[in-house]
Amino acid sequence: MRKFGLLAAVGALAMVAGAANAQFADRTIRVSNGVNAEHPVGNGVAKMTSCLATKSGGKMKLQAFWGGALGGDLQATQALRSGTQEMVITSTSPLVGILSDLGVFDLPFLFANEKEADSILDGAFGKFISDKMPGVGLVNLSYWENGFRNLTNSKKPVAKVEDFPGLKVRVMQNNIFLDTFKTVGANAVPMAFQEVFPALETKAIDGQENPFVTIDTSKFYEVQKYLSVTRHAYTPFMVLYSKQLYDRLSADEQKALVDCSAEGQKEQRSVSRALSDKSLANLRARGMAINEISAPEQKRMRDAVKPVYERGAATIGKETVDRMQAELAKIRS
Ligand code: TK8
Repeated sequence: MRKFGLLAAVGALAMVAGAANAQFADRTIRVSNGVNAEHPVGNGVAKMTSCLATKSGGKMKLQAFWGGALGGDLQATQALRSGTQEMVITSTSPLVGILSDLGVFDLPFLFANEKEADSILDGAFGKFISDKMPGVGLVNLSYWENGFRNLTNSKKPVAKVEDFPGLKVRVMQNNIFLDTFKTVGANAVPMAFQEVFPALETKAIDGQENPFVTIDTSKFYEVQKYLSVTRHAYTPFMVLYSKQLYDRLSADEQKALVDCSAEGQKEQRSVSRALSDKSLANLRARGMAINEISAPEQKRMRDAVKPVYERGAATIGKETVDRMQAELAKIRS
């Protein structure tokens, strides 16, 4: 018993020494978000904030900016690359000009469900893409969820391919989304997220596409009548850190960021999935006319945009598209 007591004491001492020796400096980390704080990203950031506080003894603090206050996804990400800002939580789609491989996630109807998305993002393929980010001045701490995207507009329900022509639809600044919506005959307009609500309000555009949670938390129901459940693409969020600022952190600080962004990921994904149905119900209660797409019409839509894969492979990179297809085939077998 005395020997056990001694061992426990030595163990505890080592832990205190370890913690005491852990290298944490007082830091305020600015994190930019294009969505509002009510979005499930808000829950993820709150979880990451408390996790960092615990691990760093209160020294590492996250300071979150919402609604694109520090600039849209692309602008904020460029600030990371120039080392003038620490962190951003961004969709992958607006970043294809920085790393074209990211376009693979924009291929229409790529994932069948969230489970597939998680296996790909948290598996070898997700790492394959993350390992490319330092080459463009960024560190991907983890993948969070934006989600399955659906079309809204102010003119008419969209239930089949033939309903797209005549609709002026905002898409993210992304060649694959532009191609997808042009291929079904819509007039696709690339635009930063912060410009969408005013453009819908002034009817400069007829529609846009986003997950239920974003349509709800960004109050698009105030300026859109129709919601068509197209689930035409799944968008991941990346939790990015400036590489040059990351390289100046201690190993303990880097590890705390990676571990706490993983904690945040769990929280964010689970809140996102729990809120999705609630948001759909809320959008209905707010008076949106919601239509599902029948299975035969979904198939016709998927067939109509198949050529986007071939054209997309030219910009994304054939190796990356082939890897994705092989990984998907593996998890579906
Ligand atoms: C928010 C965007 C948004 C995205 C879009 O910054 O632009 O439509 O879905 O979530 O990343």
